[in-house]
Amino acid sequence: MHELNTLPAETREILLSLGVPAARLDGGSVTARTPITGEVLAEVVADTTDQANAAIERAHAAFQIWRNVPAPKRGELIRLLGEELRASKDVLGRLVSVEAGKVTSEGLGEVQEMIDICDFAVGLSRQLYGLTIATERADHRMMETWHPVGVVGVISAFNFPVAVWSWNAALALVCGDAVVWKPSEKTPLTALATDAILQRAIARYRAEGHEIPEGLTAVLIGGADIGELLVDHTRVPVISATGSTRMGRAVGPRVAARFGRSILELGGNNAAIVAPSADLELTLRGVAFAAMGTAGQRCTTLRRLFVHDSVYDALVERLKGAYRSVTVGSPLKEGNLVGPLIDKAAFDGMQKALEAARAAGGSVVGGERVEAAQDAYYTRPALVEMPAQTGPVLEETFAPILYVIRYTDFADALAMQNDVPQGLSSSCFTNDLREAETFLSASGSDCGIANVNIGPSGAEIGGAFGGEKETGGGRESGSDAWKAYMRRATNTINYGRSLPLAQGVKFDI
Ligand code: UN1
Repeated sequence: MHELNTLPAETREILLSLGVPAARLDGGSVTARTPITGEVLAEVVADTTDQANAAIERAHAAFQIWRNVPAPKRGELIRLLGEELRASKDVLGRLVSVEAGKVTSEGLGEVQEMIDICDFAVGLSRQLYGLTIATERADHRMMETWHPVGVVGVISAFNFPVAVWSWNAALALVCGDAVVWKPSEKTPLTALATDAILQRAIARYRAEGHEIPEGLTAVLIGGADIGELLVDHTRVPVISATGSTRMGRAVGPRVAARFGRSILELGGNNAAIVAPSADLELTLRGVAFAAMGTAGQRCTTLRRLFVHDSVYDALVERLKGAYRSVTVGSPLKEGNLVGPLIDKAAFDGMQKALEAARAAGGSVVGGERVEAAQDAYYTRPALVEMPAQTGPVLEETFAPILYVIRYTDFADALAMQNDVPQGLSSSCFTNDLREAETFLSASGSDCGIANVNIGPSGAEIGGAFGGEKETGGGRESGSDAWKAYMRRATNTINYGRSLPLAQGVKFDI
C-alpha cells in the first residue's frame, strides 16, 4: 500500500478504478478530508436541489416497476451486490479507513457487515411472509400481505459511512422499494464508491437478462438543504435516519407532519455493569474494545461503566494500564488500535466534556492530544472516575471517554444504567444467573440492545438494531426490521355464497 503522504492520490486512484466519474471529484463545494492527516482528498460536486428532486421523481417511477418484480428476483440483485462487495472489500475497507479514520480491521469489518446484510437480504427475499389469521365468518379467509412501500430515504452518519446504507438498502431493495441516499457531508467519497460498486452489480444483473428500472437508487451529495428536501418530500414514504438526537428531533416531526414513517437510530449513552462474579479478564477486553474501539465514535460505544466495589480497584487499575498503553495513531499502520477523531469539532467536544467532568469531581486518565499534526486530531482515550452520574455523564460525547462509577447494590447500578435520556445498548458482566436474568428482564435494561458478558458495541446484523427513548425507537438490520420497509395489507376473502357480517351485525336490504 501507499505511503501516508500520497493519500489523496491513492484515494483518487481507488475511486476512479471503481468507476466514480472524475468530474465529480474536483471543484465542488463538499470538501472531503481524511482525518488521518487532515488533508483534502477531493472537492466533491454536490447535487443541486433540482437534481435531487429529479432523482426522487425518477426513483418513484422506478419503484412502480420494481415493486412488480418477484421478490426472489430482486434478491438476485442483492446477491450480486454481495459478490461485488466481496471483490472490492479491500479497497472499500481502505477508503473507510482513509475517509472515516477507522483502523484497518474495522474498515474491513464495516464492509464485512455490508456483505453480511446482503446475505441476510437474499434469504429474506424468499421469506417476506404474512400471516393467515382465523376469521369468525364461515367460508372466509383472512390474511396479511406485505407490499413494497415506495422510495426509502436513507440519511447516514460519518461513523459507519457505508454499512448503515447497506442495512437499509439491502432490505429496501429486496422489499421492492427504491432507495435515495444522503450520506454525511464528512464522508461523500465512500458513498460514491459504494454507489459505483452497486452500479457494477446492476450491470451484471442486466447482463443476466433481468430488467431493472433506471434511477431505482440514487446518492445525493450535499448539505442540510438536500437532507431537508428528502425529509419533506411526499414521494418518500419512509425516512431512515442515523445520527445525533438533535438531528432526529428535527427529522422525526417533519416526517410525521406529512404522515411519513421514520426509522430513527440516534444517540446512545451505553453502559456496562461489572458485577462481583464477573470474569475480569474477559471484562477487561470487552470494556477496552467497546470503549476505545473506533476512537469512541460508534453509537454503541461504551460510555458509562458501573463497577462493583469488591472488584473496582482490581479492574480499574488494569483498565488504566490499558488506557495508558493502547496504541494511538494512523489507522493504516498495523498494530494501532485507536485512530483519529473525525475533526476538530469532535476534539473540542471531547475536551469540553473532560473539563465539565473535572469540574464535577471526576479524575481523568488520558484525553490528551497526541501526534499533533495540524489538522489531524488524535487523542489518547480518557478514563474518568466519577463520584456520581452527573453533568457530562448524562450526555453522549462522540469521543473515547469512559466514565467509571462505583456501586455496591446491583439494583442501584441498574437504576443508574437506565437513568439517562438515551436507550441504545447496554451490557452486564456477571456469572450470577439472577443478575444476568434480572438485567435482561422487563424491569432490567431499558435499551434496544442488552448483552451479558460482551460489551455493548459490535452487534451482528442478524438481530434488530436500534434503541428506545432518545435513541429514536427505530430498528434496522436483522430480525423482522424489514417490515418497516413495506406496507401491510389485511385481506379478507369470502369464498361462500352468503355475506355474513362481522360482530353479528345485520343489514338486510
Ligand atoms: C453505529 O455506531 O452507528 O453494533 C452503528 C455496532 C455496529 C453498528 C454501530 N454493528 O457497533
